[in-house]
Amino acid sequence: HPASVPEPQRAAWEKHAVKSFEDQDGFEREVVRHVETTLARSLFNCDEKAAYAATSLAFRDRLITDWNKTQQQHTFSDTKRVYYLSLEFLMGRALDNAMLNVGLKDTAKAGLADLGFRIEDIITQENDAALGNGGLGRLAACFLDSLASLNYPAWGYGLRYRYGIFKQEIIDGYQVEVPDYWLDFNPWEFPRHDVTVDIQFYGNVRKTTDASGKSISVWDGGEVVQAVAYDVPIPGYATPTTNNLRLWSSKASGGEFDFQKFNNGDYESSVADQQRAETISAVLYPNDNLERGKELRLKQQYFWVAASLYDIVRRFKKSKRGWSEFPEQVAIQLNDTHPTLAIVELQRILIDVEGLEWDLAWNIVTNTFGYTNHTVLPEALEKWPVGLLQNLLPRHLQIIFDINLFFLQQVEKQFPEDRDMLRRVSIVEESQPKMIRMAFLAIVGSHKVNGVAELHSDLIQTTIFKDFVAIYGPDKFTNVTNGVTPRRWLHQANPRLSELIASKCGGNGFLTDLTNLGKLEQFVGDKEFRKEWAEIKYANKVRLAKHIKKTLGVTVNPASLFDIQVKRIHEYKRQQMNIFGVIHRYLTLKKMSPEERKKQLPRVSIFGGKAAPGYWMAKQIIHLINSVGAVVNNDADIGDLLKVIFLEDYNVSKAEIICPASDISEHISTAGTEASGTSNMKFVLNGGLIIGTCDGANIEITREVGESNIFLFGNLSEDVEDLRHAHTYGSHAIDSDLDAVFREIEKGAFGTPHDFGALIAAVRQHGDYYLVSDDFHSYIETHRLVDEAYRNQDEWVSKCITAVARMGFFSSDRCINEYAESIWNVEPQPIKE
Ligand code: 8GP
Repeated sequence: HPASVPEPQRAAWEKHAVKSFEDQDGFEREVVRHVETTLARSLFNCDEKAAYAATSLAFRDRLITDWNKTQQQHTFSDTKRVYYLSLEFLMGRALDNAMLNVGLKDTAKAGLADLGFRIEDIITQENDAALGNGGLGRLAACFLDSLASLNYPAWGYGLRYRYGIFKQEIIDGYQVEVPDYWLDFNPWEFPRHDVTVDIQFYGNVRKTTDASGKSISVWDGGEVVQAVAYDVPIPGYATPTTNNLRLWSSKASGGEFDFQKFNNGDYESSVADQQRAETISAVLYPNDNLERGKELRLKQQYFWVAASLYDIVRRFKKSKRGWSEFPEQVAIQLNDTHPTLAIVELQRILIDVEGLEWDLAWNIVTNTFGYTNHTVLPEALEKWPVGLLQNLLPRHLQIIFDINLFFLQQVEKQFPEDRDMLRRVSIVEESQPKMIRMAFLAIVGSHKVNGVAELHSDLIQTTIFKDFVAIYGPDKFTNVTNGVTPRRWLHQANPRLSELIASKCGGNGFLTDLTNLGKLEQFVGDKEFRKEWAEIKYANKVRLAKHIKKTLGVTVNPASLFDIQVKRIHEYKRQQMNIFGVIHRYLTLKKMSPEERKKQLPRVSIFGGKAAPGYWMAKQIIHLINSVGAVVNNDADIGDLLKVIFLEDYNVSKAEIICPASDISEHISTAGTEASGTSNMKFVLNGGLIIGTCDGANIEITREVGESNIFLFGNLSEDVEDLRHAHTYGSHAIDSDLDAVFREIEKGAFGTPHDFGALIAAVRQHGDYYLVSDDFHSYIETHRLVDEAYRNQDEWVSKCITAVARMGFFSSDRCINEYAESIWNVEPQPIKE
């Protein structure tokens, strides 16, 4: 029986086609149906969890109708598709987003109320889909939202981790990691047990000849693991386009477990094989901006890349086009170097399986791929030992050697005088052991390489990839400044502000064209508008204050200045400098007379973020923040003047409460280290100002909002190298205020001094690599300016409004349009109703 239904029977299908609910009545009917049939419950045992499940299933049904339509139309029109390969998709919650994107949140709210539930209680039942670490994973999620909202035919490909990023608990001031078992109930995925790919590892390569006598390589033997597809519908905003995120899950190939072994009495090993297979997609590696070269990680990468490429090639082959047309039908974007093996895998498929000549195949490969770099930090650049690859993927290693050989031959011709060039750019690093440099492989195998903010794109072209610019010319390298989706990060997170903006900007158009925010600027002078604006900010601070009270038991005054730094804990992001600054503030307050103190502006310093479990220094920083909080928050002299808060388990859904509540947020990385940053954009978009260094996208934010609407401080990236050099070879005098802070810590003011010795030694004895001392004075001074500016509330609010009005550039829609035009060469394909 053919898979598609013959013409004469199609009328019956059309007659019974599923109709999506459109109104409250229809919604309620669907919810009740799901409670009573899918969940087998009733009105007598429907708790909030069940109501969440039924509501989600009702919306999922709606999405899938549009998903089917979208996929059918994209298939029929045989259009070029974009494939976004990312090892991380930090999606957060799906229900609220789905309701807003299909435009039925109010309907659902009324419907749920009618059925006896408050929509807020239902939305918060959902576990975050936390399949990512931080910026890189969240960027991928914003991109999916924009791709669908702009009607681009696009798929995301990732791994379906059984455990996402760990949950963080703070116990006695220390981070404790708890597994994130998020899949206990996930209504947003469709298991596709019929979409599977067998993935091979290990084994041997032998040379043989094919039927025509041509010499070919055959890779056989080894272990086989099955990839099973799980599809997650991605709805666009105010459009029927619903794209697909396909996540692969690993399973023992050929059944549940080895029955042969089982029957022979070898129970343990029969189950062990199964478990080993499932381990591949079991857990997300919790490192941000750090690579550790573990075999299981490499297995994850190949498993995911091979399954995705098999799928992409299978889809392409259905079109019956010639291979040379592959790059006209397929654009694959590599989100960092994690999927770089896709370059090798496609070359392998084309030459070993499809029998193409090397050069023809390589031309197809390089025209298909684009590579996005997210970091210049050396410890984050991926390298794999040759021996590991030889064992796990012997054929791929041969192909990598060949890619490198042909590449170096070309370089040698181009630069016959520069012998050292070959050593510098070789994909194979001649170290002990030899290593494969994945970023170099990604550059050689792609037609475009981009950084994620202007400074970062300049830096990669002048430092780590400089030789490649000389080899390929500057056109291969480009910049696409990051963006964030205004749907989640304004409309969903800050509904009142979104509504106020809509009332001034002629409706919700700013949500699809963020430059419409520009219209706000003409209302800066409007007193009534400023008042409403300030009220909304205050209400958002009250919401966060309640969260703080509920989770930490600490009372904070919402009238204080809320100063927030939330992001992964990393020395380069300099949370240590922030907490040193907080101690400095505390010491200054302590020295004041009670009268003087009364004149000071109350402040709440809020931190949040996870430390990689193996990153000891980052964990020390968390401990110091909590130790300072324990002292300051209980000091009767200080009262409301200073509170120090560490929010537990920072994640996407918490960010939606935190971002709208800042007065000022901190983006204070050592210049030249933060590729872009994206929370800087979210905070400004929500009407908070930022204090930051001249780093990443802060620079472009400054250009857009104007220098008077941002607080910049610190050394510039061009001075960093000289300063570091001076620390190492010259004398390194510590800033006197910082020294006073250190001495206070060493006196034991915040607990056992020994606990914080390493944080101090990093600055005093170990060269202060992140320039904490060099920047400390201007950091403190700039915070003083922040206080001063905040005292004039009228002017402060005007700055905030002006800044928001000028944030139009930072939408991920703009960003995706740039990728589409300058890298992917794809056009939007609106879905016909
Ligand atoms: C981040 C960058 O650090 C950040 O500046 C940038 O905004 C973001 O990517 C998006 O471009 N990098 C990572 O999150 C990262 O390297 N994560 C590692 C887990 C891979």
